[in-house]
Amino acid sequence: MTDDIKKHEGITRRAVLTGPAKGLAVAGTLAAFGGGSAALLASSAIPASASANANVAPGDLDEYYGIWSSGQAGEVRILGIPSMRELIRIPVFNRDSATGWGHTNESKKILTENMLPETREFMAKRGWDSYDNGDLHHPHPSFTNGTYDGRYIFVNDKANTRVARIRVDVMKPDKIIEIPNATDIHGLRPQKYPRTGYVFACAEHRVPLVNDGTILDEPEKYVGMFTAIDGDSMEIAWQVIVDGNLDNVDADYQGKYAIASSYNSEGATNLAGMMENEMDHAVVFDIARIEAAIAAGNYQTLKGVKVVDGRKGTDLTVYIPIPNSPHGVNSSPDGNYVMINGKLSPTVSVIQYDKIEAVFQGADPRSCVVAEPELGLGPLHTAFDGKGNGYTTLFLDSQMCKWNIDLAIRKYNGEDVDPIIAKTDVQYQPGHNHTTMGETNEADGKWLISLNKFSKDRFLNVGPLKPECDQLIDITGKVPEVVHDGSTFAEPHDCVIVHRSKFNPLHIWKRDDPMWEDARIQAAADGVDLEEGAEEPIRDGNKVRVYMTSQAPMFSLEQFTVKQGDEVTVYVTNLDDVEDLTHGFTLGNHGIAMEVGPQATASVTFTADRPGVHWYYCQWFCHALHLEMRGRMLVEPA
Ligand code: K7E
Ligand code: CUA
Repeated sequence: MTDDIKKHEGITRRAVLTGPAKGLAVAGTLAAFGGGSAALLASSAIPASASANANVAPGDLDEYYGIWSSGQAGEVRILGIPSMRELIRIPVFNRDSATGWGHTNESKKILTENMLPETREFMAKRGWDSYDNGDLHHPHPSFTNGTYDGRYIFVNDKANTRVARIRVDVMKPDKIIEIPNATDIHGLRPQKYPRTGYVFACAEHRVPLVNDGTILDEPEKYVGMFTAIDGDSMEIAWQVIVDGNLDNVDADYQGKYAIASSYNSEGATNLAGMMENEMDHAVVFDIARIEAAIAAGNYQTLKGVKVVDGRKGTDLTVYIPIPNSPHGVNSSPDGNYVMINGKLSPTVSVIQYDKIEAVFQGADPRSCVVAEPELGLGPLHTAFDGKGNGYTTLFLDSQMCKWNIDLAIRKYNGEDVDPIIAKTDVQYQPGHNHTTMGETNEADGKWLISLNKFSKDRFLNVGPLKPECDQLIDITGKVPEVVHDGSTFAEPHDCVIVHRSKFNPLHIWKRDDPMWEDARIQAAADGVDLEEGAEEPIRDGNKVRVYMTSQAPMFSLEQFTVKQGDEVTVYVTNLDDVEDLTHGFTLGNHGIAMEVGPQATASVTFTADRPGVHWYYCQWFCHALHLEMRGRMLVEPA
């Protein structure tokens, strides 16, 4: 395996790190494909001064929840930090065989109820319920007064233009909405102050404003779109038409602005065209000015949404010139600055929030830029330790650059100082990074995660498709130190790290949970108590409803009989109220499986079109007699 890599790339970074003499000899080779070899050797030679303990003994609990996205896998994963143990997965835009997400009536309702009419039509023509893929990049919890409040986690779907909300109390989604007048939601951040409030979402791709085929190959008529969602109702509050392609976004700590990176100021549709201009932009959205424009009636209504014009030259936005195709947008925890990461430029542009109002009043747009340190190749995202330092991922250099914000400002003002404190090698090609509580005003500077896009030689070879490599970095000392490699499946773009005191999930479900409101209503109409079940199926034409309960190790119904062609709904209520006593309901050869957590009700609807005997069984291990927890569905031939 190592030989393979050597053959393909000449030399690995691991070889350099494990053999100093050999490393020096090959430094030149390395520079040819990685860059920054001198700094690399220097930083790896410095002994670790940090001493935070990443070891979490069996039975001990982690100090932090890590909320991981999963990119094209479409789910969210919760990790324990610093152990890096994966604790649970939360299916959102994907389908899940263990929990029945996408199959149960409860999850289907969440996946479909806020679909746009044209998407519903598209699904109906294909006999689909909803999309079964998603591209989930950015998970961000809700805020109150600049820190996490433990209510929700908001996430985007770039693939199918959606935003979802996950309830922290049960760690399941409760709303999934499709964003109209926009294409491919990528950047997503909640309002930090006074609370969430708005959830800001960027459309990555430009399309005609009414994308119905009237305008096709006329890119000059395409627009970008910025969306503010009401995080409480999950309705669209307003949208803003913009120039260029929006990428990432962040909110300030004052409740005044949202700011998004914007590339392709050229308005091109291909790579060469998009990279032509030296400068692109950071677009600042003034929330109060936008709300006032809407209150004054200065908007158009498109697909039921109030849309204002925020293109260059309007008074709702300012466009701050930023070198070449900026990417990540990160506000510092002191609330003073926002970093725009250069991507194709080796710089990070530091914008001072309280200099933005002057730009709205006509000052030079660049006057709010107070530093622009050159950090290395491919800066994508910046994280913070709450002690005045930034940590920027250098994608091309495969490094994490620790730098001091004040020194960067002083250097920009002409002083002869170097803002770079250390460069730490990461393996390999980092995208996002994140520090403990780092996107809140309670950043504590303990741990940093580097989410690396490639793992190459870091793990046992598992074939051509490799895991990614999420590295845990101790940042308590002067020089950040990699202390753990964590393998992950496709593709955690982003994560946030939340102190465990901020989240307080339930241990078992509450019986009055809104998740199965429809089941409650139907049971009441049928005169059935969900906690008792019904001894016989309830027939209503060819619709048949089967109510059963589960209590380890039995279902209340050992069998039930339906007719071929019946549309059957099975409701299972788990009467067990013991922590971790989850049951399941899998119906053989019908593609049906669902999780039924302690005190929960879950339901699934299917057509019984296979005459004969079909066993259902519990697929979540619940008892010594778990294997015996089963029953029969008898389907009489038509
Ligand atoms: Cu940088 Cu989608 Cu947040 Cu990936 S984005 S890295
Ligand atoms: Cu109930 Cu396994």
